[in-house]
Amino acid sequence: MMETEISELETKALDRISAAHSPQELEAVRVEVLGRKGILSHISKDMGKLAPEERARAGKLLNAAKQAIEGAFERRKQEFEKTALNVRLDAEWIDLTLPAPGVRPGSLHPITQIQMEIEDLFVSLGFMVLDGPEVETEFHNFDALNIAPEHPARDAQDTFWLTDGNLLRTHTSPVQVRGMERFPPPLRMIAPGRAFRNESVDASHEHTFYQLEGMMIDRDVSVAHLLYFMKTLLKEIFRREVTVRLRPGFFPFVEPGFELDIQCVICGGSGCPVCKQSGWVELLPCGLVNPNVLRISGLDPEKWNGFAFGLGLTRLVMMRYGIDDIRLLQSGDLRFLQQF
Ligand code: 2NL
Repeated sequence: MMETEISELETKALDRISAAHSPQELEAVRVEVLGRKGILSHISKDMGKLAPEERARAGKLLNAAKQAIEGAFERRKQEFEKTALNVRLDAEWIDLTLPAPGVRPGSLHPITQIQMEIEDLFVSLGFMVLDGPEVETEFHNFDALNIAPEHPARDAQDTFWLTDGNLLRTHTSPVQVRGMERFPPPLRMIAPGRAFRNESVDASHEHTFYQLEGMMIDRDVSVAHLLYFMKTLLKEIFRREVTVRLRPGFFPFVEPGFELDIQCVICGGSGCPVCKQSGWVELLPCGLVNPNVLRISGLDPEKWNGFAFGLGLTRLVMMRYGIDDIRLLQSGDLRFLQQF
């Protein structure tokens, strides 16, 4: 009688365990069947009423049933845990190769960085930082700079001419012409910004490049003043004393005009690939402002004179960081830009 009861109970319990839809349902079955006040424990108590011989048989059967039910319960429980884990793994899956969410810190373009450094230096030396239009008149870009009407620089191969007779400025010099027109001397100013030339683009030529020109107009300005300011500038850029030399250079807007070279900062002057074994690197053109240029802008060359220089920021950045292809700078490629 009791044996039938036990085996029926076992079958029923195993069915319920495998039919359980949730861990909660499974737990309810466990409490009801295996719990302290559950069916098994109830039967166990009833066995006391049986005859000893029958009790031993029923006891064995009950134990076997209990073990079978417990085993089935554990297996079903593990199935639920495994399913729950898989659901979580699916839901919480992340791709560690994706960029992290949120705002990522940016940085200033290396040309902007060097421009700001040089601006700070010249402001500390009493210079104004001037801006001007990128679309210029022929007068401000060429005539006012003593560049002859037939000068090859005006040619369409070098200059982007617009259909209305204006042009994209080929240097930032016109900003300084506008400065001389607008502000009375004495005058100290720098003009950083973009300039444009009609170049075939390759590793060392861009149609758009960054320049910083500077000019000081005062009484009795000499090449000694020019050299002092250029050495101060180079000390700031290279963060050390540099040896310079001047070679004659011709530019219509300066007289005398110079090419300023620095002793190679890579090899110290003994010769290397950067300076092409010469020990010197050509850095910037400069000179004393041509009296014609002063006169065209309304200054009396008998009273005033000055120095001027031009600095290619693009080239400077390439030198500072050893960049061998100018096109990288305007590429907008974050892998390149994030290095600065
Ligand atoms: C260059 C140009 C130089 C100047 C630019 C200048 C401007 C005025 C008067 C006289 Cl308004 N000079 N600028 C002077 C010497 C050299 O270089 O293309 N540099 C990379």
